[in-house]
Amino acid sequence: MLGVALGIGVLLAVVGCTATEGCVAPQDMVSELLQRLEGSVNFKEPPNPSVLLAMNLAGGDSDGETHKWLLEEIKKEVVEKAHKDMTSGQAALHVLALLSSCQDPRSVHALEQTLDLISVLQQKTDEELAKLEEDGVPKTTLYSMGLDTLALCLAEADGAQRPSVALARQVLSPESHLSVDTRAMVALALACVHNHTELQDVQDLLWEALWTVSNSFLDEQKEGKGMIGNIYSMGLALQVLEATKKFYAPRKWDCAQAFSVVYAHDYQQPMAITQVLPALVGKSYLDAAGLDCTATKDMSPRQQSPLSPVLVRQGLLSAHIHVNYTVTNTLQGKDFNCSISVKVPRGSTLLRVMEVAAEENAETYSFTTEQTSWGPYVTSIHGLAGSTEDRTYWQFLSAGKPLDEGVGTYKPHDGEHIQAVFSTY
Ligand code: B12
Ligand SMILES: *[C@@H]1O[C@H](CO)[C@@H](O)[C@H](O)[C@H]1NC(C)=O
Ligand SMILES: *[C@@H]1O[C@H](CO)[C@@H](O)[C@H](O)[C@H]1NC(C)=O
Ligand SMILES: *[C@@H]1O[C@H](CO)[C@@H](O)[C@H](O)[C@H]1NC(C)=O
Repeated sequence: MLGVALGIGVLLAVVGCTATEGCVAPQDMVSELLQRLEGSVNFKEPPNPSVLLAMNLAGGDSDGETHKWLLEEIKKEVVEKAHKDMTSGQAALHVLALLSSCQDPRSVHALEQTLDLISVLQQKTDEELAKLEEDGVPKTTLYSMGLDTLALCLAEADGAQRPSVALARQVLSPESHLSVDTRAMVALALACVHNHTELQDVQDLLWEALWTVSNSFLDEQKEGKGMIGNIYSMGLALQVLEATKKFYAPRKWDCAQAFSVVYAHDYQQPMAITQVLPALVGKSYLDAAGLDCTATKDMSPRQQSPLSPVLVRQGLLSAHIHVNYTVTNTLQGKDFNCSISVKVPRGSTLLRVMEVAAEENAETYSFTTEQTSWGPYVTSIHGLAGSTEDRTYWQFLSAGKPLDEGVGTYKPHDGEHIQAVFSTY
């Protein structure tokens, strides 16, 4: 009798802790972020599938104009571009967006055409896997292979198991130094496959990989006082820790500590919001296929209240700062290593610093960018371009440490030394 009572007591304590204590964000924060996300949708630009996915997971209003527009445009993108103009990872994100909108990715109708997005994704995933098995690196990235595997698994399609095994081996390999973001995306994929495979040896391998990733996150959180990776990897890391409890049990997760790090940051970039918002409502990308599409949603963003006021700039607008900017290449073609001191208004982005440098010395500092879901991505500097084939890119560092934001977001401070270094990944 006592045993039973104790057992129930313990059970209640466990359920009480995981379900409530600080592990779901306050409603106004969720509404605010949902509203920012919806407000970020630009009807003149291509639709972002990550935005639709996050809106669906966070229970946004699926009858809203923005939501309808996104879904229709995403279907058009799929029939027009999935075959030729999407990477495997982009195809996978479109599958997740469609699944979360209760659409069948096997038959996407738009523009009087029908396309089987799943078979397109299967083909692209096979190409990633073939390259990984041959050269030790995938066609794009392991992060994208995680997305691919997750999307195929959630769609209950064939072809998730082989990449999941390859990804698990990567995670467990002592040589691979995968970022938190990559390990997180891979873990979500493995958790899905683990639940769908019947092969015992596959299950065991995936279990080991999931145990490893989730415990490494818990360790990193402890060491970083809540932080796992950087502030922009927190979203995916929280999704993983929420979805993989059984793989690190009986170890407990101090979710309040991790959430407090996220609460302290004011996420503005739409992509950052798409990754953190599901976690804040206790969901993960693993829930994309299981949403109840008939339910009435009561969490639509507040309509009237404006966005929280931008920081007051207290007369600092007139002040200027100096930033030292260096561009270095020792990797390909002729070496160069050039520096310039640039004067810009305080609060300028790094992009602005680069523009001023290019105005002062076009030959050395001219650069090109490409618009991406995360903002402007620097494709070339000084005529030297990164390449997916060679796995090269322009990396940005401050005082030797990689920046955790892109040039369109990062705001250097006075006297800061920014380096752009041509690097490999
Ligand atoms: C893979 C990856 C890269 C690869 C991309 C190469 C490739 N061919 O795939 C490489 C290593 C080159 C890279 C570079 C950088 N990255 Co990166 N990257 C990622 C990662 C792990 C996955 C992105 C992805 O594949 N998504 C799935 C595909 C299907 O979607 P996609 O829209 O096609 O993805 C493209 C864009 O994401 C773009 N991209 C990747 N990183 C970045 C960063 C910025 C600022 C921009 C504008 C675009 C961009 O490349 C992807 C492939 O084409 C994310 C993690 C995350 N949580 O999202 C970080 C992430 C997006 N990167 C980040 C950062 C900071 C950078 C760098 C600025 C790092 C640095 N210090 O130099 C540089 C970009 C510098 C530049 N030249 O402008 C941050 C962005 C945070 C923010 N608030 O802006 C993230 C979130 C990681 C993190 N937690 O810090 N990245
Ligand atoms: C496992 O998969 C089944 C469907 O095969 C699903 O109903 C269940 O919710 C999944 N469980 C988890 C923990 O993902
Ligand atoms: C910045 O550049 C200026 C001029 O090029 C130089 O005098 C100064 O020492 C540099 N400072 C740093 C911190 O690199
Ligand atoms: C580039 O030049 C600076 C000094 O101007 C030097 O400290 C640095 O080591 C050089 N970097 C390379 C890669 O040569």
